Amino acid sequence: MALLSHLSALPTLENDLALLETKLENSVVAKDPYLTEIAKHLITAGGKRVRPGFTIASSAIEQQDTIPVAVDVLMGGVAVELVHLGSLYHDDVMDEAEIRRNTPSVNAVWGNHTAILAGDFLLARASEIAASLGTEIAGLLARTIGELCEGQILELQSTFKPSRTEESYEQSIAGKTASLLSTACRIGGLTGGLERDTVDQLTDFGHSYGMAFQIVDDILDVIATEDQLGKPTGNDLIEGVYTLPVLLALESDLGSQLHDLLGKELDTKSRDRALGLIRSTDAVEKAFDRAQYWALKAKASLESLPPSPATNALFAATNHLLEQAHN
Ligand code: GRG
Repeated sequence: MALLSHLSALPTLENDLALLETKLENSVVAKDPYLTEIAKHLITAGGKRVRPGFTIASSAIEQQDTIPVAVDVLMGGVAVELVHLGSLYHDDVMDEAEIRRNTPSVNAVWGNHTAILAGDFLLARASEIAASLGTEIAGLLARTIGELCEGQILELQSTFKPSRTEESYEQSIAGKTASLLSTACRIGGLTGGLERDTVDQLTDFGHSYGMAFQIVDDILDVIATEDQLGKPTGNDLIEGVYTLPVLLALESDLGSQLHDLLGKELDTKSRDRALGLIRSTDAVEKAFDRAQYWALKAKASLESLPPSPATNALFAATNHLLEQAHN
C-alpha cells in the first residue's frame, strides 16, 4: 500500500518525501561500505514512510499555501524513520523473520549478529540527528526508543499465554507502535514551530492513530490472505502473540475450544482451525469497534486544528485505515 493513499490530500507530500528519501539514504552512510549496504537494505526495499509522512503533515497543519518544507522537519522525519527501521531489524531477529518489505530480511542475508549491530547503527544515527534538532527532540526520541522496548518486552512476557489480558495488550501496543507515531507527529509540530497546545493535540492524534493502526494490523493477521500480508495468515498466532481478536474470541462461546489449541506451537492444521474458530465468532467485529474507537479519538484530536490541506490529509489517513480492515 502506497503512503500516498494515506496522505493523498496533501499535494506537496510526494515532493517532500522525495527530498526525505535522499536525506534518509545519506544518513546511513558509514565509513565501511559493507555497513552502508546493510544499513540501506530496508530503506531501498520500500516501506510506506507513514511516520515521516506524519511528521511532514503535522508540521504543515497551519499552512494554506505551498511552502517548501523546512530542513529540520525533514531531518525529524528521517530520525523517526530510522528508529522504525532499527526496530524492524531487531524485531526480525527476534521473530527469525525471513522476509520484510517483500525482500529477504537483514538477518536472513547477513545473520543475527550483523542485523543487531546494523539496527544499533540506525538508532545511533537517529539519535545524532535528534541531538542536532535540540535537547527536547533528543530527549523525546530517546524516551520513545525506551517505550518501544517496554512495549515489546511486555508482549514477550505474554507469548503463548491465552491468559494475556486486554489491558496488557493495549499497554504493549501503546509502547511498541503508538509511541513512535505519536512522536512522529510531535516532532513535526516542534520542528514546524507550532504552539504548545497544537503540538500536544498532534501528539494525542498520533497516539490514537497508532493504537488504531496496530489493532487494524492485528485484525488483518486474522482475516487477510497470505498474498495480501506478504507473510502467512495467522503469523502472530504461530508465534504465540495473542492479539485483540484472539483475546476477544477467547471470551466467546467458542473460547474453550480455542483455548485448547493455544498455549503451544501450532502446526498449519491447528493454525487453520484456530483461525476458523476466531472468524466464526464476533471477535473481529468487536476488535474493529475498538479500532474505530481509537480512530474517532484520533479525529477528535484534529477537530480544533485549523482546516488546511495537511489537517485534511491526517483526517483522510485515519478514515483510510478503517477502510482497510472493513473490506
Ligand atoms: C531497538 C527501537 C528498538 C526497539 C526494540 C523490537 C522492538 C524493540 C520493537 C518492535 C516494534 C515493532 C516492530 C512494532 C510493530 C510496528 C508495526 C505495525 C510495524 C509495521 O509498520 P508499517 O506498516 O511498515 O509502517 P512499513 O514497512 O510500511 O514501514
